[in-house]
Amino acid sequence: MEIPKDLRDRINRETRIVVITGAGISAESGVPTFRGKDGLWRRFRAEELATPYAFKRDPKLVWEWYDWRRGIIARAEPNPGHLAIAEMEMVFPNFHLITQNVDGLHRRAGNQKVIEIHGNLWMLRCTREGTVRENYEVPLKEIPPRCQCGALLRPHVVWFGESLNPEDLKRSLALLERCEVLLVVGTSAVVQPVASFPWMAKEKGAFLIEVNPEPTPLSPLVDLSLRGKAGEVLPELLQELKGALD
Ligand code: BV8
Repeated sequence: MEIPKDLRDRINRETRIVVITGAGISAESGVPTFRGKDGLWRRFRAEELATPYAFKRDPKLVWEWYDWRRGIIARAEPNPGHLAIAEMEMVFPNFHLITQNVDGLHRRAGNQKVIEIHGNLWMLRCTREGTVRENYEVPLKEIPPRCQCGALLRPHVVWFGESLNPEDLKRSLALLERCEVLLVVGTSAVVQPVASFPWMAKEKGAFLIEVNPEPTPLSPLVDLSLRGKAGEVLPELLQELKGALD
């Protein structure tokens, strides 16, 4: 892979790099994406289950879906794409990661400067007290799980129709305002408000790179489109970026 000169010229130790990832970065770890052919569970689509309405109507069904996903993710390992992004954080001091994924695989790969903007399915929140705690039971002992106070626990994630954590949103927007290189990996770029983030960065002059085996609504906007799998493309891209430092 050869990166274009106008990208190479932007790369130095201080370059402010932001990475945005979606479900595609975890595909090679065996975690199903949302809109791909493997996006169905029983006969449901994610958009039908990842909502407060579905949870209110049938908390047991929604928790069976999450228990199934937790089981797959518990057996999954970070793939070379996750590892390349973790190394990027070591190489570039002004690196930040915003992930839409709730699987926790970026932290397991070693990233620390991560905004899990849609939450994390290993965290459970009491629907009465709002307290959040970690829970790594696979499978869950009780479905749906309950708090000691007796109320239902829910996954500490952002469902469709729910607002994002204002603090996460504020931090993300501040990063997009100032980033010089934005790398968007493995997202179909349809879920708002994250799908609008690349447009904001572009307006502020960021160099946009997309890594995705398929074209997306973002593809016409980006400066460099790397058509391939994250686990194959990202290690090569990282080598090129490190080469530009020499
Ligand atoms: C909000 C957590 C304000 C849960 C997720 C009507 C009513 C209410 C809201 C709306 C509405 N219409 C629109 C909205 C807004 C809605 C939205 O955007 N809907 C979409 C469907 C149009 N957004 C929201 O509701 C957001 N909140 O707007 O608040 C508000 C408040 C009240 C009312 C209105 C507005 C909250 C959105 C967050 C939803 N939660 N996850 C959970 O996961 O359990 S979203 C879910 O989708 C995941 O987080 C996932 O990451 C995310 C995005 O999907 P992708 O990551 O892009 O995954 P996808 O499968 O789509 O694509 C995978 C890509 O990878 C593909 O492009 C594929 O080609 C690529 N790929 C495959 N293999 C590889 C690869 N790439 C690289 N390498 C590979 N090997």
